[in-house]
Amino acid sequence: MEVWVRCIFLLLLQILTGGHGDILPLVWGHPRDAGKIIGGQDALQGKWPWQVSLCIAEDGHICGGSLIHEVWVLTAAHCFRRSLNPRLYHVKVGGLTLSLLEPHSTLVAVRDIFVHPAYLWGDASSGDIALVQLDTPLQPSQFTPVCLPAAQAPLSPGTVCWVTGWGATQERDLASVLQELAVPLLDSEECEKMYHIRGSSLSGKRVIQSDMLCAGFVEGQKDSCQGDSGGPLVCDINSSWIQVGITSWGIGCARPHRPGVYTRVPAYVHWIQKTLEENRSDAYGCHSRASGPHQILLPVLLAFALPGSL
Ligand code: 4AZ
Repeated sequence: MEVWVRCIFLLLLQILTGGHGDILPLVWGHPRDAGKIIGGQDALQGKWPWQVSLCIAEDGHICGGSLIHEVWVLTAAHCFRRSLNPRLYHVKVGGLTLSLLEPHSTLVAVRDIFVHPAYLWGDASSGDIALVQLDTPLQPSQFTPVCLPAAQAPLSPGTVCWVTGWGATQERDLASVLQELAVPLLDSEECEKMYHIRGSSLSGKRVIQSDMLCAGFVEGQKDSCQGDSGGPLVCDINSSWIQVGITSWGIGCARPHRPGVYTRVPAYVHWIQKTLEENRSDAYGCHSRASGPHQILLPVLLAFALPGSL
C-alpha cells in the first residue's frame, strides 16, 4: 500500500476509535506472527463472540481473552509481563481477523488490570489469571459474554472442549482468521506423568498444580500455542458455552506427551466475582443505572430554562 494511503487510513482509524494518542498499526501482529492454533480450522464469524485480542500499540496482538461482562475481559496474568500500565493496551472485540479495518469490530482502551496475587511472574506459575477492565462498556449488540463455571464444576477427563485463538502455527501462514480446535480434557495425574516422560529437568517437581487443567492429545499434533494464551477453553455443557480454562503454557506446542496446560477457571470464580464486585463500574456516565451526572444535570437545566414548568 502506498505510504500516504496508509497514513490516511491510520488517521481515519484514530478518529474513528476516539484517538487515544497512540498511532496503531493497521493489522495486529506482523505476518510472521500471524497464524493458527496448531491443527485447528478457521472459525466462522460470530461463533465465538466472547473472543477478544489483547494488543499493544507497537507489537500488535499479544494474547487472547474472553468477555465475561460488558466491561470485563478474562485473560492470563503472563500477558502483562511487559508492563502493567493499562494505557499501553487495547482490546479488539468482535473480529474474525486481526485487521483493525474489519467491519463490526471495535477497539477499546483499557482502564485497569487486575493480576491474581498468586501469580509469580515465572514459567508455569500458578495463578496465571488476570482481569482487564475496559475504559468504556460494550453495547449488548457488540458481544456475547461466555458463561463461567460453578466453583465445584466437575471437569471430567474425555470431555471434548474447544480452544480458540490467533496464536502461532507450524506453517508460516499469512492468514489471520481466528482458529478453533476441539481438545479433550485430560486427567491431571495422567498429564503430570506425561510431563515427566523424558522430562529429566522436572524430576521430583510437581508440574501440574491443582489450579491447572490439561487438554489435548498424547500424540501431540494439535494444540494451542504462543499467542493463544489468555484465550478461552470452553465446553458445551447442557447447550451453554462454559469457560473452563485459560490458555496458559506448555513445553513447546503440539509435542507428544506435552499437552496444553490451562488455568483451571472453577478455582478462580470467587476471585473473579470479588474483583468485579469491588470494582463496580458505576462511574460510566450514561450507562450507569445510579443517578449519574446526566440524570441530575438535565432536570436542573430544564428547571432554569423553563421557569414555572416544574
Ligand atoms: C505460550 O507460550 C504457550 N501448547 C501457550 C500455549 C501452549 C504453549 C505455549 C500450549 O503462550
